[in-house]
Amino acid sequence: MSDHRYRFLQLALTADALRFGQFTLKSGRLSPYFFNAGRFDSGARMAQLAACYADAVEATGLKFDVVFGPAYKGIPLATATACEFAQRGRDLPLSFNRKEAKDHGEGGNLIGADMNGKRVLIVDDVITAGTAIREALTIIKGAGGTPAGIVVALDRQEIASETDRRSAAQSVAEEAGIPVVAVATLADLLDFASGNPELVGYRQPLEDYRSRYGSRP
Ligand code: OMP
Repeated sequence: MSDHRYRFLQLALTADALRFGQFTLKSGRLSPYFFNAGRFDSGARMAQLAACYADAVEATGLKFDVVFGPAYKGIPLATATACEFAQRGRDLPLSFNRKEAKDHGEGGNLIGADMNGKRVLIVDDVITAGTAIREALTIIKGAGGTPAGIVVALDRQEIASETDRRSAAQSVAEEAGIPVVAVATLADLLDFASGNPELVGYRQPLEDYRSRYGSRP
């Protein structure tokens, strides 16, 4: 497992961002695990997470001009990742949206750098059925930007629907013609759980869940 994957999973466990039990997802699925990016709730944790995102993106060689964070959880993630790129010598424009349109002051739904005519990298927390990512793609296109790639901390590698055995990440990538990069995937989590005595007991429920909702490899 590459270094950033391992660092991310270890960090997520330490921060309690990765939990095991019974969780109802946005899709209505009942999951034996949940990733809560809101637990990266200190400057140091966020900085370490951002380094994992930046490593994952740099490993792909993806070209982009702007970093975009979809409201709400994508906003601090994209901001921290842009700060990390700046630390590495690449100061990139940063943009994000608000969910409620503002009808006074500067107005509108978009904040930060102009995306018009730019190649945009979306930074978000997790992809399950792909709904949140598809919304972000629509926002970017509406602002005249060109989506260049998506990076999430965790790709749960789940089917988007019963009729399409591709993962949501695969179908979004194919439809939009851009890469969906994950710092780590469910497969990485299963590997990680095998080597961690505290997590070994969670492997079977994770495997069962993958048999029910997992995409084809
Ligand atoms: P999709 O829109 O179905 O891809 O689900 C992604 C969203 O679900 C995330 O942006 C979160 O709001 C939420 N989520 C998590 O935060 N962590 C998980 O482990 C799973 C989900 C989820 O509900 O699927």
